[in-house]
Amino acid sequence: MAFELPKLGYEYAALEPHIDARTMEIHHTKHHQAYITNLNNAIAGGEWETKNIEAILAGVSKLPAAVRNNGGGHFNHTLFWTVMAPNAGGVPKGDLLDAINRFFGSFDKFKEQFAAAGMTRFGSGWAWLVKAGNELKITSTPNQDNPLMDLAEVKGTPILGVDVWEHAYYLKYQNRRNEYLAAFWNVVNWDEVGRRFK
Ligand code: MN3
Repeated sequence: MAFELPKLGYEYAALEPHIDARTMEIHHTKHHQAYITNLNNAIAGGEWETKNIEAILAGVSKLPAAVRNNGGGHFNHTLFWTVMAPNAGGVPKGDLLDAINRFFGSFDKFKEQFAAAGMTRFGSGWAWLVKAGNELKITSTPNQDNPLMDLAEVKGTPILGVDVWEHAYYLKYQNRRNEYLAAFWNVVNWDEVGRRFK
C-alpha cells in the first residue's frame, strides 16, 4: 500500500491571517506530496513497502537517507496539519494543561521554551512537544528527523510539532521566524494535542 497525501480538515485559507493560503497550498500539494512520492519510490519492492510509517521511522537508522528524509517528511507534515485548526489557539485543557504546568512551570513558560526550540534550530527542522513515558519534553530535530526515529537524541511520541523550514513561513514572514512562531499559537488545535497526549 503506497502512502497517500492526507486531505486537510480545513481550507487552505482557513488559517489566515496567521498562516497564508498560498503557503498552505504549496506546502501541502507540493512539499508534502514530494515527500510521499519520494518515500514510496525509496521503499518500492522491498521489505519495508508493507510497513506502517511508525515502524519505518523506528528502524530508520538501518535504511537509506531517502527513507529517513522522506518518511520523516511524510509523518511530520501529517501531524502538523492536524495540530492546527481554524478558530483554535487558546489554552490546553485538563490533563494536558496539568502536565504542561508540572513539567514547564506554567503555560507561558512552556510557550517560551517551545518557541526557543524553534528559534535555535539552525537551518531547517522542527520543534516538538514529546510524550516520553510519563514525562513531557521539548526538543527540536534537524531536517525531517523526529522523536520517533531510533536515531533521535530525544525519543518519544510527538504530540505537537511546528515546521521551521523556511518554506513554512517565508512567503508571509520572510526571515522573521519569530513572528511565525508567535502567530502559530493562534492556530494550535489543543483538542487534537490533548487526544495525542492520552
Ligand atoms: Mn514543511
